Amino acid sequence: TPFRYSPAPESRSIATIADSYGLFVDGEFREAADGRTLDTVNPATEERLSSVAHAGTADVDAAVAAARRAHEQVWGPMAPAERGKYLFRLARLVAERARELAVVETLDNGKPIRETRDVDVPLVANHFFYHAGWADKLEWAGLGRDPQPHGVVGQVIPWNFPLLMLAWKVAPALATGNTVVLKPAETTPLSALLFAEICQEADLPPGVVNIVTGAGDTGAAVVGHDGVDKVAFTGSTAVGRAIAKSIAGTRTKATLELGGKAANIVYDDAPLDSTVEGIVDGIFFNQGHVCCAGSRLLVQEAVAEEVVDRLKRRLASLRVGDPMDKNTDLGAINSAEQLGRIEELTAAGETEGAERWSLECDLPERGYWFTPTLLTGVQTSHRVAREEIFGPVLSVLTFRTPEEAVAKANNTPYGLSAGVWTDKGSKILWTADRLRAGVVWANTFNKFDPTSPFGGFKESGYGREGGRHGLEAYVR
Ligand code: TXE
Repeated sequence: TPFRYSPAPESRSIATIADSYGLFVDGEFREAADGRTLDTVNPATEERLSSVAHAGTADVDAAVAAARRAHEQVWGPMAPAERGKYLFRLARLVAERARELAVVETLDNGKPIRETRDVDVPLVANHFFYHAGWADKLEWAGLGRDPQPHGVVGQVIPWNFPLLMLAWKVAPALATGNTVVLKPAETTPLSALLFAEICQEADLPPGVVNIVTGAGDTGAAVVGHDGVDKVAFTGSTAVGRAIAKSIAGTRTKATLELGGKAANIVYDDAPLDSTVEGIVDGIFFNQGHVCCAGSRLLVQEAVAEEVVDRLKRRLASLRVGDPMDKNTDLGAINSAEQLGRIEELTAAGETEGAERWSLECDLPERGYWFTPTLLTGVQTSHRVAREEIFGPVLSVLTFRTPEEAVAKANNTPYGLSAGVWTDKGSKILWTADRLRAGVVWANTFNKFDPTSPFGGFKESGYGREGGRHGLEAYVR
């Protein structure tokens, strides 16, 4: 694994999940005003883990009011260096509670413990540490002498990296002096609620972070609230489009991080051992529930057969199953709905003429499962070459010349990320210059770092998260 991390020695290892959780508003947990709840299940067993409050408009009103008060009375006037100290404290507490957070995330999401432990949670801590350092140095981020926060920020996040997407949203918002109302995804609310406990433990002033759990209606109430100054959304392109329409003509600003259909381009001079590992990481990491996943392999004809053979051999060694087992490579699909989408689109690929290869292995009796799958003989017009599958399915296309590779790579409505594999530095630069993608990885894939801006072109959205550029979205 390219991600290495040792949890803090004092890391607490026992995760307890309460039978029910309230909303986190104004520093306290409370039930929804109308008493509604929703259940969250473990996708690897289909067992209920807990129930969480389902926030309605009255709850969102209360959360926005608390965020406004906190912004005007405490967080806005606070010296930036003080804000930075709170962010350092949040980062420390995330690191201290790393094991607990990893276990809860794995149970709620279905992703392997190896990934939550080695990737998700360390990246979350890093994100807070990084932004803690910016809090009193914004002037040096090239944002002008005294950049002003927007005020109250409404944030809606998806289920594929529940805690990491929270960190990507909350850390820059707080570092720049905004307060937050955040809505986690309905299938993965638990790590956000643990984070709410961490905010209490850090003595973060009440109202600076508010967590309103719920479904799409709650998200719509947050982004449509007239007390929200800025919206940050990560999720489907369809919902992103609806959000952009709903706030058009209002004072609310937005950044949108939406879907992707990344091309992973393999030239015939690529070092094949590391390339095959990179292709596997690119699409099968997190069961392929990754917006920047390398879901389209574009491989140069001369090596196409060999690459596909090597891929099949490598995939045969992957372990699919219990996400809590430290040896598991692929865990469960996050929900029955998502499993249905993956099955439908993969079947469409076969109908359109692609040849399907799927890993065959024993799977648990219950839970939502889909084994690593290759679709070969895919054409650019096929749905599986254009639509986001958001699952462990790799569409394989071939090309002859670099020009053809670039043309095919850019031939989708998306533009989030891409990969290039070659032995020649000049080819990397030539290709990256021509790709319409927010991120281009060279001889690697799915590498994330808080210092690097991340975000899309075209229908993958607008705005950047991470790095100096990510701060821009949170100031005027
Ligand atoms: O996304 P939604 P879903 C893609 C991926 C996946 C598909 C559907 O292709 O198969 O989207 O996933 C909240 N106003 N991505 O249905 O609905 C919702 O409650 C405001 C890619 O889960 O977009 C959740 O918190 N908010 C993506 C969040 O939006 C609304 C990650 C995302 O859910 C809302 C996830 C509304 N009208 C899915 N309706 C990525 N970019 O990584 C729903 N929500």
